[in-house]
Amino acid sequence: MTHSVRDFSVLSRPCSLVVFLSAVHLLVALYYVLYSPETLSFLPYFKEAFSNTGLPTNRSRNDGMFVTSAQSKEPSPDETTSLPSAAPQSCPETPPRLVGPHHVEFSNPVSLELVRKENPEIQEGGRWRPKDCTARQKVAIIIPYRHRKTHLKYWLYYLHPILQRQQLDYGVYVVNQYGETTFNRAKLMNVGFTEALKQYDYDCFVFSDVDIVPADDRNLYKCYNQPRHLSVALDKFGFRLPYERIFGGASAMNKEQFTKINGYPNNYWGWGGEDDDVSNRLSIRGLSISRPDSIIGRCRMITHTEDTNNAPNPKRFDQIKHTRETIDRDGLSSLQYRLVSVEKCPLYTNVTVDVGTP
Ligand SMILES: *[C@@H]1O[C@H](CO)[C@@H](O)[C@H](O)[C@H]1NC(C)=O
Ligand SMILES: *[C@@H]1O[C@H](CO)[C@@H](O)[C@H](O)[C@H]1NC(C)=O
Ligand SMILES: [Mn+2]
Repeated sequence: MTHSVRDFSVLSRPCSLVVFLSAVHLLVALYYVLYSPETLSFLPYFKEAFSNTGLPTNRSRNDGMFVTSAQSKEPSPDETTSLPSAAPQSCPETPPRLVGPHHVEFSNPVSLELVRKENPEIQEGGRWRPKDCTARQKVAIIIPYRHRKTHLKYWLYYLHPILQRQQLDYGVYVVNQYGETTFNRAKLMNVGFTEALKQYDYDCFVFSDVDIVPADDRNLYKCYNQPRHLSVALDKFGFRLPYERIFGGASAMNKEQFTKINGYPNNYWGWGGEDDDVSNRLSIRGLSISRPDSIIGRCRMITHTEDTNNAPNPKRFDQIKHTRETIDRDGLSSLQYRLVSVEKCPLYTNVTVDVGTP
């Protein structure tokens, strides 16, 4: 009896060692599988849960670039800011003619004539609203711009049909920076906001780069009860967010949200950082960022070489550390510019503006 028991324990000791080592091995393997970016890119939902640290990858982590606030993290549920709609027959909450994912490519140039022909209902200045129901929101689309005619044509070609299917009461504003001085994307946004409001009683503002096109029309270009980041799954970034707090590319804010953060900063000259400053402004004012999921949020970006007079802004890393001090004095409240011309073209309104120099 005792012998056989001892035999068993002699045998079971190496056995449990083997089991223990296998378990460790398995856990280590599982860890790497779950946390590797390659795996995560195939699992969009896991990706959201595990990969976003909230810190930008542009530069080393933990450099305190971002303002942190107690409630900056969690996107809010997708509720619209639903303004009281005057007409009895307001458009349905979910636009009925959406097609979902659609093909986007930038290989064959398109002409403005083609875009006009395919979108006969667009009014001069790039205005449109649904006929059979009252749109839920009045949306001004603001596009900061200089020397990107080819990109603009693609944008108009893809976006006009999408925005109509989304049943928005909208207008397209191309805010063209006059002259050849350093580009100032953020200030052009403020100008677009201000000038669009002079034309119509817009309640929502979509700020979009000219080279970003959504690949799914369920990504509604409208406003939500929190500021909305629209270009969440860009091909350029492997269809994932490069960092959680990113707000660049294409995003939407209603009038109240935009004025609450005093708009964009006016003194980011050259490429980069201004969108991170806005992200800071949102945190400081207690707003969070809402987003579509990474399937609906797929977007394509036209690849291009660096623009002339838009080199990376060397001051940007320092500037975004001081949003808290600059938010009140730099923005809509301090906006100054010289309006050169406002021209209602068939597919967009061309707002040309002299924003000055650094
Ligand atoms: C970081 O990169 C993103 C994406 O290209 C850009 O929008 C943002 O402005 C960059 N921020 C800084 C501080 O360079
Ligand atoms: C906008 O208007 C300006 C001034 O007339 C002009 O130089 C520019 O080419 C126009 N841009 C677009 C995209 O229409
Ligand atoms: Mn670009």
